[in-house]
Amino acid sequence: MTLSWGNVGQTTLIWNGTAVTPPSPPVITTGTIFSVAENVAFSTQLDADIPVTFAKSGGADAALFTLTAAGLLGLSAKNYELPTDANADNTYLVEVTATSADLLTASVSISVSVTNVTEGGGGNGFAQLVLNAAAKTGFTYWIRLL
Ligand SMILES: [Ca+2]
Ligand SMILES: [Ca+2]
Repeated sequence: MTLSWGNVGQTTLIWNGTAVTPPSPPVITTGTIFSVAENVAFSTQLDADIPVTFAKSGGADAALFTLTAAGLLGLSAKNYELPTDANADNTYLVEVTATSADLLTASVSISVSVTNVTEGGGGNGFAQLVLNAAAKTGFTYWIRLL
């Protein structure tokens, strides 16, 4: 039995005189740039070209993300007006690493941008008055229309 590598620069593994294809590192096939509206939880399923196990491996906001070994990445709902990412720019960063059965790895940096939603009054300068029909009994409302 002989086991030998090819010449320097070759990647062919010779096993008992037969070329064997060495294992390839995984490739993460899902996107890395996401956005989500504020007040909405983010979730996405990561995937690779071969079976892998996912784990967080870095990123400024890694602690805020959840990630299962099967690649389900999550981020709880965020408030655009009160960002909690490391540099407070509403872009949350995490690095994930996929590890194959051959212990080969691939890493990607993922960003999730939280986008603003106009809240509280619609932004036309007038407060919205909502009358609750059940609660108004016994009261008289005077509304001056401008
Ligand atoms: Ca950020
Ligand atoms: Ca907002």
